[in-house]
Amino acid sequence: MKKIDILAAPFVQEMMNTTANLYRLGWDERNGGNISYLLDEEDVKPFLDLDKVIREIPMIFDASKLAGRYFIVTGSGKYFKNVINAPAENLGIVRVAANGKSLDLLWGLENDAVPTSELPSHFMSHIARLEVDPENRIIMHNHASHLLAMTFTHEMDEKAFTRTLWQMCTECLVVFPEGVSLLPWMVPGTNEIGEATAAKMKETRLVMWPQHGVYGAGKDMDEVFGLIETAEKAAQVYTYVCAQGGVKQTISDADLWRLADAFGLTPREGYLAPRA
Ligand code: 2HA
Ligand code: ZN
Repeated sequence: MKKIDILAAPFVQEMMNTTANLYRLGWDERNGGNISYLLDEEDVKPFLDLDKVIREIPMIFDASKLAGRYFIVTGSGKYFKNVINAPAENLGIVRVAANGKSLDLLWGLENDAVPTSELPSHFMSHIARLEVDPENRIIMHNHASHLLAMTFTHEMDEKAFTRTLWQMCTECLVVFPEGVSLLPWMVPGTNEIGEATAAKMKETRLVMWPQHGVYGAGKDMDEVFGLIETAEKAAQVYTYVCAQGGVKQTISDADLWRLADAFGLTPREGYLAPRA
């Protein structure tokens, strides 16, 4: 059967538009940032011959829990700025091989490109998120500016960091009631940072890499983008608040409880003072 042009695929369009948007926001300078998006075979089938493997790409970790799964990913060393004008050079569609040790390239990554250098963190995070949320499809990493800056100025304690963000915008508790996780500084691109990120991803969809950037997870592009955008907005407000001389009043824990009740959600246990 004749295949439809892959550039018309909604998931390719989403990757093109989202990378352009992230670049516009200044969170993905040079080759900063990466996205991986889990696809169903049915999503890909109308566009690609699934028996036509362009090349095999080895991996340095075991992804057998994702065997047979399809992903669209950003390429290693590729600039988000360039994706929209050259998607086939900067994006790739891959399938994890049965043994979990290599990828079948089905489209893109032209000129011998390979998937993002952060593939261990992405795939390990997908595995972790799928265990707690079978609907999770996207892992996104970027260098959101104000969140990144906060890892220099704010106490690096998960509860304290989360509470500050919750207090900066009323929306935050509603959008990420489970809070934000923090890693120690680690070398990017390694299995070690992948394992540490994935361990945190079991509890929170946001994980900060200090002096580097943020990881987010979600069911779809709007959810993961909205999640990072909301935390980043709170970090931006925090920056202004500090620049204006610091906090004189904020949202009380009693009010955060009222908010949680109104939206029927459970704030991360122990992060708010017990109800009065
Ligand atoms: O892909 O952002 O963390 C470039 C990076 C590495
Ligand atoms: Zn990065």
